[in-house]
Amino acid sequence: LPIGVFDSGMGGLSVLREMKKLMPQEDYIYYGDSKHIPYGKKTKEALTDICIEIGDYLIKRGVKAIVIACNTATSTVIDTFRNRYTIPIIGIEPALKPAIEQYTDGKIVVLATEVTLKEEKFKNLMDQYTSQAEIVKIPGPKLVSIVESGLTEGKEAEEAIKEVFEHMDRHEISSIVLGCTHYPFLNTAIKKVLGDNITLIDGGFGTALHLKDILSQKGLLKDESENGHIEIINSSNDKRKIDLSYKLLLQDTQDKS
Ligand code: DGN
Repeated sequence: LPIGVFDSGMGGLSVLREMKKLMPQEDYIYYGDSKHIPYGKKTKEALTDICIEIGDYLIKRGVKAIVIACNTATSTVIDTFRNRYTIPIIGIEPALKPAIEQYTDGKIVVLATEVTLKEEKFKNLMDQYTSQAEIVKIPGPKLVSIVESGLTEGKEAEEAIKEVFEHMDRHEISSIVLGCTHYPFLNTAIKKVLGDNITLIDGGFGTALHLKDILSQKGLLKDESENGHIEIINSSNDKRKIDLSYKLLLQDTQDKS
């Protein structure tokens, strides 16, 4: 049985590529909801309705687990999903814990959508760590549209990144937590703007590892000798989204820190 993965658009592909690296034998159905992007600006009610529709669709397709590859949707609907469906539901949240573990001095920047930064779930996470480091929250909505249009490297991306960080001194930033699954596709551009030695941390690998653990505990992992298949669906009418999605999925992960 396949694993269902979804996001507000193509961002969740940064999580899928980690899953594919860790469990290449698995089959995946990736649902990119580019029609409803940005999730980061929706009300809780609207977002819940949209996500349930996707969840029900994936269940109909017979998935054995659902990965909510979107920080915004995770913070809003993960409890609803766990009540509604009996299969494992895995979410993603800003990787603040690894940032704290590596922390020495300066500021930790959490870059995410407004919804993620405002939700109870993130507040609780922040509360655990505020005494250990100076944490600065910055919303980066424009960066999401940059990735959606496939302009992950070059002038547009760099200008948008400069704008996000214009009120910060580069030298006081110790690390950046990429709390939106679209952002890891901008790693190269971020380093170009802020310098090569900036530490960028995202939760993609952690989520993939967590999924693997759960599937293995439940005896749901496919045999490693088998071949995996990936199906990409996108809710947008723009047919280029599918090609772009495969391109992003294959984008080299060398640029990861
Ligand atoms: N990729 C989504 C996230 O991780 O929060 C959000 C993108 C958006 O809808 N703005």
